[in-house]
Amino acid sequence: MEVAAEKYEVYYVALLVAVVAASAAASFYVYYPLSARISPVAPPIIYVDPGTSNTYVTLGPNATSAFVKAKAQAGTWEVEYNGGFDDNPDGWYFSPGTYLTNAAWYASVSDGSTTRYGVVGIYGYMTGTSDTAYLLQYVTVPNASASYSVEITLFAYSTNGLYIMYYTVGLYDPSSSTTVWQSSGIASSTWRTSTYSVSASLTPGKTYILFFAATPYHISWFGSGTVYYFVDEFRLYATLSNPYYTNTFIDANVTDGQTYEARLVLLSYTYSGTPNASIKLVNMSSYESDPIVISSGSASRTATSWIQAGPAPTGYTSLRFHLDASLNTGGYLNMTLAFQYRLGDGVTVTYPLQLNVTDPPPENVTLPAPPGHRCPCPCCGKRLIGRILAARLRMGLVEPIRLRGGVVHVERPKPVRG
Ligand SMILES: [Ca+2]
Repeated sequence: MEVAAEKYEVYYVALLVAVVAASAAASFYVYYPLSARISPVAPPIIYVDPGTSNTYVTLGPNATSAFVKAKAQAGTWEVEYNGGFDDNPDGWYFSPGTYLTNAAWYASVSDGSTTRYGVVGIYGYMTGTSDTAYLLQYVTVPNASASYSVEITLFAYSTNGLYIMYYTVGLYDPSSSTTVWQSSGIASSTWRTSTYSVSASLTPGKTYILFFAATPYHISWFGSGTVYYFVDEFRLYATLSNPYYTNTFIDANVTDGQTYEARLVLLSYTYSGTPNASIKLVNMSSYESDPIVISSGSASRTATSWIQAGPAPTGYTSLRFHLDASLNTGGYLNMTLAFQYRLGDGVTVTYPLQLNVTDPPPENVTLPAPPGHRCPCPCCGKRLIGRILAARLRMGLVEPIRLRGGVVHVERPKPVRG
């Protein structure tokens, strides 16, 4: 009997285990597809490594925490974001003209002999004498003494050889609606890189608009044709004598299609020397939050203002986190931050963010090329450029660049003799 009882007991336990296992499997099987339908697998906002230079990003599980090391160094910095259009046109905007109404990003473009990668094209069918269309980005210059230069690589052509392919690069101050500096040239029909020294003195820490203006001009009163400008890179360089960092150190993308409010809070920080830092959020529409500010080691503002973060079109980022920091030689500034977001009056979600800025031992930095030529020709109407840009900005005529992603091989047009 004892043996039988033992057997019964064993069987009973085995059966119980089997029932529990079956119900667990059943509930798991039922639960998973329901869960997948009700809520997205990814968190509604995730951190993204922007891949910027001098920036080393480590993302935590689900990309909801991040540790960022930023290297401050004396020397030359790129001030703009994504100046090579390497993988997309993120950060850049287009303001169309009357005829130049198209802007698209291409994976590669050949001028007939040389292929370049990550290119923005501006084009349109011209029936008038001239036109102006802009490629632009809001840029905040370093909050320190610096000298500046602009570098652009482009080519342009028209299917009617009577158009001269003028262009202008410049810096526009939206707070005073004035062009603070600009220089013009005639685009080559093959890829060419030009570098310009910015002769104006820029106000440290101020936000300007870096613009490229495509300004084709017809040398007679008749004729029409399609004009194309292809820009491979467009960069603003700052050269500084003290350790400095200015860049987007992390991105955040909205994954569920909703529009949130977001901000960044400084929880604590440690430092050496007398560091200065400014951290702000920039959204897809180029709106900027008020910054977190540390001056000479003292935090005078410990949170950014709330800013909208919504879904971004393909190739754009919902939210960029921008840092400007200056250190003493060999110094550091380590910041513990909280990234917060909310939907209306809903619950505020917080993601941790650690940001360490250091001046590592010296190494070689790349200096920009010497200043390039200036266009001697006044007939591109360059004094009008700033006024036209001001009007376009007032009217909101600024739009994201469309993604094409294809490969463009330009057929060289036959010269037209007038
Ligand atoms: Ca490029």
